[in-house]
Amino acid sequence: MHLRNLEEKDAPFMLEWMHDDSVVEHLNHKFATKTLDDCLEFINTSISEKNIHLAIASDADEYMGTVSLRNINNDNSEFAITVRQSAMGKGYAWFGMKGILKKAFEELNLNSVYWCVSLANDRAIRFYKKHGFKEILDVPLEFQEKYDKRNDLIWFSTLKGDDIEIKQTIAGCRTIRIKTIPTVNSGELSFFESNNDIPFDIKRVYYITKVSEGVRRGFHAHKNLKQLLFCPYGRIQLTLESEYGREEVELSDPSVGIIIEKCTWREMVWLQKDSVLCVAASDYYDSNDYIRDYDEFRNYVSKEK
Ligand code: T46
Repeated sequence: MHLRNLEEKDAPFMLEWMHDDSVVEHLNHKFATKTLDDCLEFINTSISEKNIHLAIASDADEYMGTVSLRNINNDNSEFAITVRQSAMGKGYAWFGMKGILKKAFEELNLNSVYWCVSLANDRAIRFYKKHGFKEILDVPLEFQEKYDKRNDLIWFSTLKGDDIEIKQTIAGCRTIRIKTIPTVNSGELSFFESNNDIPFDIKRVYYITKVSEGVRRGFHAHKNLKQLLFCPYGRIQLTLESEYGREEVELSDPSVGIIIEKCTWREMVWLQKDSVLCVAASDYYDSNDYIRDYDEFRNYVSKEK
């Protein structure tokens, strides 16, 4: 997938989501009456001093959605995104968001980016919270003034320097940056060391390969095993549940790892065929360390508290 300028060939796909209730039902702007000509006009005026609208495109260069910076000034800008129904849950939205925020902070040198969504838009709120964005309460009036139904909105923002790539913890499990060295024109090299970078001695390493898209694995917890999980290739959704709650995270960056130190239920979904899950573990394989029954896990965790 990639970000590029909007092109006229994108207009029919743009019109498709504008007339798709499941996409537009919670959007502030009303799109139902938009025509192909409206889309073409939008595309032809998509880059200006105040606004930048880019296409999130598939590897085959098909338009999957629009990501925008609006009302750009010297200091801040508003962020917006819409993706087609067929692009949802496939990583296009997060890819587009990361790309345009990088542009906002690194190219335009802005200090903050803010945005809001309808309180009824559960899917969008889950998406932003999953990626670690926090609700802001002290929203400047100049931002709010553009919206009619101000009480129905939830606001988010991100500042220059925020590490938007990773949340600090997922269900109480620490996320870490794995040291990664870019090597000019020859990729990157990542590494970690027992005790220096991760809090245990590594006795075993295993990895899961050749998995089809959509396959689910895991559905168990470990009583004592400590692990570092990371995905050096592809995209895997990881759901973790512990005494700190249940949260999901997408593993897709080879330089991000999750450390599981306490008894934590895990479920994995392969979002992309042939994605690789690697695990560095603190002990040798022991089938008695597994809890494979969910109720037993809940019991075990409540007794541990
Ligand atoms: C975990 C997640 C992330 C072994 O014989 N030795 C080993 O070191 C491992 C890891 C597995 N196995 C056997 C046990 C099963 O017969 O391999 C088979 C598949 O294991 P499982 O069904 O547990 O695979 P996943 O993907 O559900 O879970 C694995 C790890 O087992 C687990 O520790 O945390 O990956």
